[in-house]
Amino acid sequence: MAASVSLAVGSLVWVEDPDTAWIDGEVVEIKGEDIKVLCTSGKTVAVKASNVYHIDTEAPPCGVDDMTRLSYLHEPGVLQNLRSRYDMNEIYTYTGSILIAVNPFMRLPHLYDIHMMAQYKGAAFGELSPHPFAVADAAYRQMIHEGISQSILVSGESGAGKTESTKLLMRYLAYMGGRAATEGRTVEQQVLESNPVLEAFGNAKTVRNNNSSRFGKFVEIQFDQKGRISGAAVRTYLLERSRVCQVSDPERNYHCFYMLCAAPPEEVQKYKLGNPRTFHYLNQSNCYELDGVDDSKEYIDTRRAMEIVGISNDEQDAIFRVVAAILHLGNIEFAKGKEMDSSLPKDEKSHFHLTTASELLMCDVKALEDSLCKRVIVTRDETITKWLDPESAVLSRDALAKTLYSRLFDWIVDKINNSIGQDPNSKVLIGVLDIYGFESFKTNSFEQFCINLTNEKLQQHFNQHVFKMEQEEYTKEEIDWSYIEFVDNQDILDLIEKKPGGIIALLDEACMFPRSTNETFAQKLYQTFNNHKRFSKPKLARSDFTIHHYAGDVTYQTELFLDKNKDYVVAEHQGLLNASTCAFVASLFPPSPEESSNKSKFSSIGSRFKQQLVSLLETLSSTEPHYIRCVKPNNLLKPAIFESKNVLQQLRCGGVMEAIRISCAGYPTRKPFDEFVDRFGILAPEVLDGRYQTLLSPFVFLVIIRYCCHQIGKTKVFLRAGQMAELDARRTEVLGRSASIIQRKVRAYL
Ligand code: AD9
Ligand code: MG
Repeated sequence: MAASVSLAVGSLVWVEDPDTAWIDGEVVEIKGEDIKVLCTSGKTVAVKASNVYHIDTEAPPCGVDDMTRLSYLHEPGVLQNLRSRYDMNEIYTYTGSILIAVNPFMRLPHLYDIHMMAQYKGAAFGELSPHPFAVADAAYRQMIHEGISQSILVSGESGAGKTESTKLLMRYLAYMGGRAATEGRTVEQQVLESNPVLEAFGNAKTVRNNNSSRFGKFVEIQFDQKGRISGAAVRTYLLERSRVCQVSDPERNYHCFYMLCAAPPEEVQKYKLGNPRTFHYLNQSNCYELDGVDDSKEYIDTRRAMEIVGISNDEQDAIFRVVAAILHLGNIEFAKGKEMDSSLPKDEKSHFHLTTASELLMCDVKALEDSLCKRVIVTRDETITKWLDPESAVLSRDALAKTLYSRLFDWIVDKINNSIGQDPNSKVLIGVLDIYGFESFKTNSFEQFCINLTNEKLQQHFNQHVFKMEQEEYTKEEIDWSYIEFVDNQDILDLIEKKPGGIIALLDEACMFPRSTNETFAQKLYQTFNNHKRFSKPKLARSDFTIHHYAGDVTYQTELFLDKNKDYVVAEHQGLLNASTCAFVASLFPPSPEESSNKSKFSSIGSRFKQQLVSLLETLSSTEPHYIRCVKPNNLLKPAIFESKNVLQQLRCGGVMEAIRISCAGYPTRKPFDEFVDRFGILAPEVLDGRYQTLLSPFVFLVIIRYCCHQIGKTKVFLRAGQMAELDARRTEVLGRSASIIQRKVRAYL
């Protein structure tokens, strides 16, 4: 791919730059492999010829809407193309059939209105500007014409625009598959309104995104034989539970808490709420309001959306009662009790919140207090009651709040599914996946581990698909594709999920041994994967481990792995809430079937998640995938700022560079005959007599035979990496020669 073969003094090239990823410059000196480049920054740098890339001087200044049309398909070219388009508010670009969406961080309403939808309806893919509607339309039509289910996989880092893109896709599908306006709620309306409901309970402000989804989501939209939406199912993954009790500044807890505090006064009174600043679960952070968001209006809107998705008024009341109860729970503080290491509610205020929580949950106040401050241990011979010290009581309280909230969230998802309903006769569906992208932070815990596992799985799926598409393109053009290959990431997947012996299996084992600690778990990992090339132990680490992911290295801190992997509800909490006189609350805690059997009580979040992924991948495999890669152009969440280095990293993590690499392994440059001839006609003037536009032109043939190894397809010329540069160099040479001939002639004439 490097340009060394065809460099000359004066060549314009890209050079790697520590600040901006790539910078453009002009070659000023060549000494074998060593060259000097004068960059546009004014600096002259010495580099190896193999490390610079040609700048395509012929590229249109406003960029091309499909990367595969770039004459030079290399990293700096891809980046430059995205940047020049972004500067003109062209936020969407294709790479073949993959849509890259760069977050504009400003409203572009004209891009998404009903007229736009009408334009994309039925337009051939690639005919109009790149757009999520085009992807949705392609999926819809393929489903109708071929009777095959489709999926659209939207990925990208937090704040990149996945959820917004997903909503656009769903809106377009509802537009295509909607019914003529009828009375009452339509299925597509319910599908669309499920979004604000899930966002109210599953989204929160984080440092990366003011409306960050704290769960993964796969929405299956089912269609009947006429192509109309006939049912839907929402599957969610791994809601972040810790946020309920722990919020770091300047983030927020889930939106619903603030909405409820801003509800009409009679409701605020009913739930004994008030200023969010008075609640411990909210005031750990100093952020209460969001720019441009009115929580009281959101409350009304959410209730309306809940109504549309089929949550009755009584159910809505019960849901918000639980939300309020959680806030009150969080305000119960504990002091030392009379007995050794015991605890009790600290003061009047704590008593008030305890009582209120019990009223809202409709359970016995004494039983609630006991479930927070005591544990009952049942052995074969006797039942022992053990006090918890104030610290443990706080943990117990938080565990109860988290369990309540996650059960509430699952209930809402189930309710939406039941009320929209599945169509048993539907044969085809379009699935839309909105799931967290690859994460690598300063500290990475169990959540990042699960998220990155998801991304490894999706990456494998993506690679296989891109590889297959490449092959199909070659087959269609009837050229030989035997020499493309790609690196699979199966080895990382084995490392994590192999049974037995993978990291998840070892984690489950550790969770079942009462004496395990995170250090014994880490030791076990070090021993087992001593020689694994995707695993390493950081120097000096006692319990951290590093996985060499496809998107980069991530070091995980094992401290909370064991705790977070255990999915159990404290028996006292289960008993308490199951006995609630509120049918809704009791239904969140049905007696677990395991209690009656002798089966081990341990249930692992990691294993369950792995299972969920297996089933997701199974669904995806039975569909024709489409990909949208969202990119966040800057971390300030502001319009018009494009940080190249940052973007490049995302393109790498999202597999866009990998997709490009896969095509580079074959024939990255492909030019339709006419474009090819326009550009290189000058190299073979003898055959350039205007009759070349026939299918396999003698001209193309000649140029190729003369200059390089290649493949000629039915409509395109396929060139290996670097060959375009060679042809361009010859062209520059010929152009230079003819220019000097003309100059000589002109001079002679004068
Ligand atoms: V997260 O992993 O859930 O934290 P997402 O889902 O990738 O993240 P989201 O879709 O929520 O990001 O987008 C973040 C913000 O970017 C939105 O709240 C909008 O303010 C902004 N955004 C994203 N896409 C668009 C768009 N097409 N037009 C205008 C957009 N604004
Ligand atoms: Mg999101």
